[in-house]
Amino acid sequence: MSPAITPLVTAFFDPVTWTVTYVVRVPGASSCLVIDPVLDYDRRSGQVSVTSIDAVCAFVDDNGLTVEWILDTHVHADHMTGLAELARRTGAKTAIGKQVSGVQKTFAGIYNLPDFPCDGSQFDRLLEDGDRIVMGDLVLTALHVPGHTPACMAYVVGDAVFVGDTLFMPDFGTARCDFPGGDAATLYRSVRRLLDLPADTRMFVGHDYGPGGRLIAWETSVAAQRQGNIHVRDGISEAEFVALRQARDATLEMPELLLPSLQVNIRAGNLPDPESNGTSYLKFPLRR
Ligand SMILES: N[C@@H](CCC(=O)N[C@@H](CS)C(=O)NCC(=O)O)C(=O)O
Ligand SMILES: [Fe+2]
Repeated sequence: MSPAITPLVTAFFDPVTWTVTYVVRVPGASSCLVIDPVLDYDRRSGQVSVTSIDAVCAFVDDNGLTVEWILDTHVHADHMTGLAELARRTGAKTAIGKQVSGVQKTFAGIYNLPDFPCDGSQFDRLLEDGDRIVMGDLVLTALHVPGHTPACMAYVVGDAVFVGDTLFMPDFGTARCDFPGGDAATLYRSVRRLLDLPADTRMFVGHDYGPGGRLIAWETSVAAQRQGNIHVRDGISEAEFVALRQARDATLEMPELLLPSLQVNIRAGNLPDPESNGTSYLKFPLRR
């Protein structure tokens, strides 16, 4: 890791899915990376659009930057990933956690996609714990932080860590653990690893839901989380966390965009192949 570097972090908040996309670069460098871009989707009309990606691209262009890598922290279950679309527009390479293949197997089963290659080949690079991406002075170190999903990753760049859906802002707590392969005790252990980073590490979260009507926020620190996170502050044991996480998960509805998102996100953000009329279709398992 390279704690001496203080990367410049620019955040883009999507108010429809409460998702934060990050552009990360080192001062003075023209190359950058993008974490968790969003492909916009209107569930009423089926319209897929690129307003969120346009905003990232405008920022990149205005600042004379080149996107070299685009990373997802996990296979998102609440919005479509902009990975493929942003890669097409910038020529950047895409990466996600290596355990994505397990998530692909689960959802290829749920959507009945017998020919779907569940090997992560839709992404340019599959990252394992400790793997690095080096772009000049910018060194990204990948951490495998399962619990919300089995393939979740966090990315450390200098004094910053992008934690995806592990912890959220201190007053919101942590991510749900009731998706396939999710597990609260596993999340607790992943979170403790993140909280073992230096206390002044800047922590950037994957979503914010503005609890109690407070302004949307996405940056906190290891110290602030250890002191005040309502689910995992210092002193809360694994057993206590598991009990409160499971109690909350029992009250949560599935995310509104779960079924459209996952079948696109296991494809790295590519829509299903168009049918004979040129249109792509999504499919939904019906429960009885
Ligand atoms: N109402 C939101 C729910 C989003 C959601 O479930 N978010 C996940 C992250 S993908 C989560 O961990 N939420 C934590 C919680 O509600 O405790 C939606 O429909 O999209
Ligand atoms: Fe998530």
